[in-house]
Amino acid sequence: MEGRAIMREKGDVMSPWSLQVPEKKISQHDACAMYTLLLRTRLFEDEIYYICANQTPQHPFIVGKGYLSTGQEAISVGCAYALAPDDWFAQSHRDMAAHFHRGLTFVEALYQYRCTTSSPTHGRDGNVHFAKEGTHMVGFTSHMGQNVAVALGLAWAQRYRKTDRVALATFGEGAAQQGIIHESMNYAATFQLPMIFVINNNRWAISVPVQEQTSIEDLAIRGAAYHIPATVVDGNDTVAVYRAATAAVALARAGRGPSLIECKTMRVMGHGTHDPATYVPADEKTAWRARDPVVLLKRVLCERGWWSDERDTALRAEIRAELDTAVDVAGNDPPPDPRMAVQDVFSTPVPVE
Ligand SMILES: Cc1ncc(C[n+]2csc(CCOP(=O)(O)OP(=O)(O)O)c2C)c(N)n1
Repeated sequence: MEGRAIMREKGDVMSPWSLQVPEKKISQHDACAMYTLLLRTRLFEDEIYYICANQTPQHPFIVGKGYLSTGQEAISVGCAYALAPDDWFAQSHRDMAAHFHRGLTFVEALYQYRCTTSSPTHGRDGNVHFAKEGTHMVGFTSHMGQNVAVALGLAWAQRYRKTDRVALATFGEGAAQQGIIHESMNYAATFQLPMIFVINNNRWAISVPVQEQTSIEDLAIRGAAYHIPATVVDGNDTVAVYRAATAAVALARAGRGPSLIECKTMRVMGHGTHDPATYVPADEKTAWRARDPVVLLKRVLCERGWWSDERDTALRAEIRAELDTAVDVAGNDPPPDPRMAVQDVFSTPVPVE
């Protein structure tokens, strides 16, 4: 497989606590659907980047910054496809693909970025700090790692209610250094909760490289300390992520407890659209850009005769048209009435003048 020069062989340090990932065949339908989601996410976030780079501070279209998953979308796509619609997905700030998979439209995502009345947070919060009600996505809060504890609670709830649903949480390698992640792994393993921990190791936590965050190379070895089956996967390979997540979901659903998946990837853009990431060595960016998950999956599909350049051009045009319409529609949504600020905040509503 491509990229081995910058990837270690998976599973070599975890035995006997390796997550067993069967070579599950993937159908043409599923592979093409995953590619479509990958491309939709890429083009949507390219649009966010474009808007942020070109808007004026006096009349911004988007409030604040964009936080993009560009180059690491495969993790969100693979995980989203491995779950049933009513399994819980506690997302990181780079999981727009999972939101789209669970039914968020481009228009709604733009409302959220614009903080307007019709957004999932009704304008109270912006960018990726949200979840659309009814989608079994956990509302994202800014505190790194907290989503994992929420997912743990949801996994516990499934045990308590005797359902076969599972909870999956994604988080960065920076977040992985937080105590709450270790406590969550320990608790999930002790009580064999139906929980999947997914580290999106994109090598940088803002400007801090992974080698200045931890002394270990594969974060997945931490699974062994808690008796959690773990594996390392190529986070730019959508199908590899999907297969590993599918294996972990199957264990959790069968009552066999939590798993840990470390997805090796790279944050090829800045931390946010405001950040040119000049602190990242140019050759590191170049090496990972050459392993673009969109290009990699398209190549696999074309090799199998499931995809073509013509289909690709047509899909891109279709998504582009949908985006143009979404930008127009979202541009007409009004900002929230300031009196709405305290609605849905307190259990006993506060009267507003
Ligand atoms: C508890 C906490 N500390 C610090 C921050 C500020 N902060 C926001 S994102 C971020 C980097 C997170 O890195 P990582 O978890 O690797 O995710 P990535 O942004 O690389 O996807 C930091 C330090 C925060 N939001 N929460």
